Amino acid sequence: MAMRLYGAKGAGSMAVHAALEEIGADYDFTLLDLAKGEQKAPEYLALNPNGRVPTLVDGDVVVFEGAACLMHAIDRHPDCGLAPEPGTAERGEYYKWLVWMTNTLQESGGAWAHPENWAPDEATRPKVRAAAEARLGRHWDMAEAGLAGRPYLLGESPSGADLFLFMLAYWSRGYPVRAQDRPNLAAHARRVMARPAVARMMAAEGAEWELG
Ligand SMILES: N[C@@H](CCC(=O)N[C@@H](CS)C(=O)NCC(=O)O)C(=O)O
Repeated sequence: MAMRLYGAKGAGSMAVHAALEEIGADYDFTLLDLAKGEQKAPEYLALNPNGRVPTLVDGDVVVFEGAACLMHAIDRHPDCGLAPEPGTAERGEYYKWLVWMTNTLQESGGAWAHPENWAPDEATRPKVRAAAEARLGRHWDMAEAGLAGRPYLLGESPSGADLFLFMLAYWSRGYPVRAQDRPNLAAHARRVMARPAVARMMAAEGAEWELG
């Protein structure tokens, strides 16, 4: 049975969407309109009580959290080459980057983009944003260092972690601290965006990124 990805244009589903394209998986994509609140509809909340995208449905298995959806889609296609063998040093690196990105980098980006989720009091929001901006600078520096001397996070070949990094870097184009202003990250984004599967995902989502 085909997997079904629930997502939204340019949202946290981008990395999973790109992975499914890379894999050549048989999948369906259900596009939710976040502005209309379709992610809070009871039938969607039954799948993902967070009321957020993405969600990946694979038969009886329902996975939420973008990084988890990405890892599950890749694990279901073990020959796709987007993850190193379990138990290897590279697999450890893969986990490290993915968990760090979703837990740390994405969180700081979220605090900057949606300070209202951290501070109900409007007067406090500039402080939330300023702190998030400072953290983002440190995070991008760390990712930049992780790419030193290598085209992809794990070395010579791309993995799911690179698709996730690409998504977060794409979002940062609207932040005061942008991934693309660091040379390794800019080159990485260009490299990933040149992949036909990623280009298909971008086109399907109407996403554009002028990297110069
Ligand atoms: N930690 C979650 C965050 C997901 C998330 O924030 N999704 C956003 C879109 S990028 C969303 O659904 N926002 C709509 C809402 O919160 O109502 C993940 O990585 O899947």
